[in-house]
Order: sequence, then C-alpha cells, then structure tokens
Amino acid sequence: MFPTPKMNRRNFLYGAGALALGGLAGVSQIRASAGTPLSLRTQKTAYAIGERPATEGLFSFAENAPPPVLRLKRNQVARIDVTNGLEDYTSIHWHGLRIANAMDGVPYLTQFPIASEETFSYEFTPPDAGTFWYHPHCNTMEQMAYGLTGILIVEEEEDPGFDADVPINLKDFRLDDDGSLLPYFTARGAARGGTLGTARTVNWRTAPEYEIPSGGLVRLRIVNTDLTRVYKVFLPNTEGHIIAWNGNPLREDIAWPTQEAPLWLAPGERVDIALRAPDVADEVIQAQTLIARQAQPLFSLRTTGVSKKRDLAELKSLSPVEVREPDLRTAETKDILFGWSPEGTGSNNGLCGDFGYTFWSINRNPWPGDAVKGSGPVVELKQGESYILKLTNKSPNLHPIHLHGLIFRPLRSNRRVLPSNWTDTILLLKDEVIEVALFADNPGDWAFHCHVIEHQKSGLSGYISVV
Ligand SMILES: [Cu+2]
Repeated sequence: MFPTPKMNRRNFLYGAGALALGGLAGVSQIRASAGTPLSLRTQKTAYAIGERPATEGLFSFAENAPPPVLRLKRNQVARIDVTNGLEDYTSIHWHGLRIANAMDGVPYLTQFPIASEETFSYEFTPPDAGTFWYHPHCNTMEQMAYGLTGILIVEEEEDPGFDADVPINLKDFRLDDDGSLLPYFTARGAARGGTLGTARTVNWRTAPEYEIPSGGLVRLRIVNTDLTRVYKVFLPNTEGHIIAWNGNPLREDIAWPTQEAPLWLAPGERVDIALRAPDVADEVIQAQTLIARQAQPLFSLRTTGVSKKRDLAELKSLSPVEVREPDLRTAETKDILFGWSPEGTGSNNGLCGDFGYTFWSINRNPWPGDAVKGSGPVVELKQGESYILKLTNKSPNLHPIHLHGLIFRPLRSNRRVLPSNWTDTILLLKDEVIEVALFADNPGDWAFHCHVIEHQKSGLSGYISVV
C-alpha cells in the first residue's frame, strides 16, 4: 500500500529553517535537507508574461513569482512537504532522481493523489549530483501548462569551482495578447506534434539578461520544462563546453553547439554548460534557439566588474555517475514500440484528469489510465539484471521518452550517431529506432512515457516494473 497524504491547513510558502539563497532576478532559490525540511505550496498566481498585462490563474509554488529553484545535497536526506493549495488533486515528481519508488510522485502507481489542502511529505536521498526538475504528475497537463515546473539542483559534495551558477527554466505559456489564458491543449495538437505555446519564456521572463563576473567561470543549467517545444540551443562566439547531459556528467563528449548544428533539448531534457566569461565588462553573451530555422534570443549574460582571470582548466571535473555498467553480453532485449492508436474515448485517470481522447500507444496499447487497476507493465525487468530496450518510433512525430527511477544510455540509432551518455530521457526522431542499455537496480513500478504531455495524456504512457 502506498503512503497517503495528510490533512494540513497551515498556509506558508517555505518551512521554517529553509534557507532562502537570494534571487536570480525574480527567481528564489531554496535549500532542503532532513534537518531543514522545505515546504512547497501549489497555489494560484498572477504574473505578467512579457509585455502583457498580468495573467490571472497561473499556478506556481511561490506567491506571484515563478517556482523556486530547489537545492539539495548529494547523498543527504531531503524532506519536502508539498501542500496542495489548488482545488484539483496533484502529486509531485522529481524528474531524473533515482530515489525510492514510494517517493516518485506518480498517482495511483506510487501514491494516492494529494487533495486540496492536504500535505504529502516527500523524503529521499538523491544519489546523483546534477540538474533535475520537479513538476506535477496528476492533472499534469493543466498544472504544468499554467506554470508548475521548477528546477531542482543536487549539489556536488565537492564544489567544482564556478564563480556563478545560472539556472535557466525554458517554458512556453499559451496566452492571448491581453494576457488571458488560451486553451492549454488542442485535440489537433495532441494527435500530431503537440500544441506550442504563444509566449516563450526563460524563468517566466522574455529574453532576460543576467549579470556574470567578467573573466569568470559560469555554470549554465538549461532545463526544458516545456510541454511540447524542442529547443535548438546555441551560444554564438562563446568559449565553453558541455559538462553534463540530462543530469549526468558525460561519458562521451558532446560537440559544442553552433547555429548549423544546435543542441536539441527536448521536453524534460537538461544541459549543463561551463562558460568562460569575456574579460571586459559589459560584454554580452547571447543564448539563442532556432525557431522555424531563424535564430531567436533566449537569454543574455552581461559581464560585470574586473576580470577574475579564470581558466576553464581550473574546474574540477564532475565525478562520474555511480551506476552499474550493464553487461551487454547477457542483456536481454525488450522491444518497445511507440505509435498511434485507433482513436478512443480517453483514459480513466481517476482524480488526475483526462482529455477524453486516445491517440497514442506503447506496444499498441493505449494507456488505460492512471486509476485503472491491473493494467500491467509495458515490460517487467528483474532486479540485478542488464537489459537492452529497443525503442521504435512508428510515427512521424518526435517523442522524448522518459523513464522514472533508472538511468540508461543509448547504444545505437538507425538514424544518427549518439554519444552514449547516461540519461533518463531520450528523444526519438521520426521512424527512429534507438537501443538503450540499463542495469535494473532500483525496484518498483516506474512510469515510462512521452514528455510531450499531450501525447502522454492521450495514450503514450505506461510503466516498467523492476521486481
Ligand atoms: Cu510523444
């Protein structure tokens, strides 16, 4: 039986003792540990996106501000009490963290949904340092669309030596010019590539500028928390390199992105970049993305102060992920197909919302719904064994496939050369087949779904059991 939420009628933003770390231009950063539990409250928020009047009816974990950046320490127990200040049910998932199944935040699979004004205490020990994020997994479409997506940083035990750390939360909102909310999904989008937002934001702002120390070493943590958009990121005329992908330090190098070959960052994905800032003050580095093949600004970094005269070679390298290497000689291969389904009437998600449509399937089964008992796993894996998952996209649309609780690494693709770096999310291109390897070390029922949320909520969802 999974843990159930408790009633709690206290109204607060952060728990006593939670450390406010100061802002990054409007985004607070707070630290949690077992000694200083953190309290998050889902709540309605008004916020002006871009030049529009304030939008009423957005959701956040902070009062009239974007969700805070959470900071945890690797291998230290953290407790986060989530109180649901919304009318509808919720649950919170910690994307990319390899923690105990009961703390994974998936409704019906790992916990009962959190009712209005109830509190659920999440307690876990993050085993990996890196860049992760958090978001609801119940009424996911509406709650993420309206703003409930935040960055979660697990700090290294030994500081790598950066002068600045800049979390970047990429997310679109679907707003009209007057700031009013547009429908958060469309059946047309759900059946195809997904519905794009109309207001592109970085930390809920339009093309913000952040100050960085001249000549300093800067860690950029770019997180795509959007429901649909694949960003194609590059930083022209900048000295730097990629140090981690989807939370994990690299096993194999990823080429520095350019306008011709930008870094594709799909929904759910993250990249950590080490930059060396120019020596002169008031120099500007601009991060850009391609939209319809045109370069568009994402955010800028402006140098300030006297040069710190740092060198990228001074950074301590990140310690490799502690995960057992899969044994490819004994690994059993499991075939998993992602494709359309005959259009159906939707799924039974119980208290967690559904569209009333089914368009997608895994292994030809559209997900019957979070609340359907006995629907069975996509595949069952034995704890302590190695596996190859052969992921086949039988559709022309892009699907960033996310597995909870475990990490895997790509072995090969029929379409491109993929560096074999550990990840929790992998983007499947049109008609692509990617084989990934994993060692099944974390027992439980682990959600396994597309991170284009309209696909997830119209059938492209399931779970993998490790028993
Ligand atoms: Cu998809």
